[in-house]
Amino acid sequence: APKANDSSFIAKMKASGKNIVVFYGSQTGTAEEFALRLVKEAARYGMKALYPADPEECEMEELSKLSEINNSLVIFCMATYGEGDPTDNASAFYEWLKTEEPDLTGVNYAVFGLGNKTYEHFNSMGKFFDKRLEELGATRVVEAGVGDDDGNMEEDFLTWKDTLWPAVLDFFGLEMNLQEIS
Ligand code: FMN
Repeated sequence: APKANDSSFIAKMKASGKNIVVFYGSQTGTAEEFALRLVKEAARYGMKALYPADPEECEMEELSKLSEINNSLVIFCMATYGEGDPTDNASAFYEWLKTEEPDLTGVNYAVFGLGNKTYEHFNSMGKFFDKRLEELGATRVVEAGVGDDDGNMEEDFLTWKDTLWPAVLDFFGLEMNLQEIS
């Protein structure tokens, strides 16, 4: 059984010196894979990201505490299902964020939404999180990405990623100093 404090992502970030956390709302793994790639890539830019985090296994009420960590960022990779619904693993977090009013001042965020434009509620989860976080006082570091797997999801992700890292470095006043990885 997990330890009592296993769900505290803030404690884990502080203990391991991480400044980025990447959450995913995923049903068939695409958003989770993107989250993993972002975690790995953060290292290339000299930043440290906590492994991809499942909102269902984390105390999402801790989100506001990100402001306690210097140069911190939360990234959300969120897929949409059904009638514009969240994935199963993101539904409790979605309900909480929709109904509660946490003060997210000082929380810096970026959102990549995954969807398919043949559905009526195209990318509504990505759009919801991007809008709601701002409403609650959080700071958008880069324009939200809109992935469409009716077109080319991979290309949408790559295009967004190319805007993400320069925006993050610029936001934190860090130098673009790409680490070579073999
Ligand atoms: N995309 C949308 O934009 N809106 C939808 O309402 C929507 N409903 C879906 C329902 C089903 C049954 C499936 C299979 C896909 C749906 N999609 C919808 C597309 C998914 O969001 C997209 O395929 C996404 O990449 C899935 O991410 P995941 O692999 O992380 O679960």
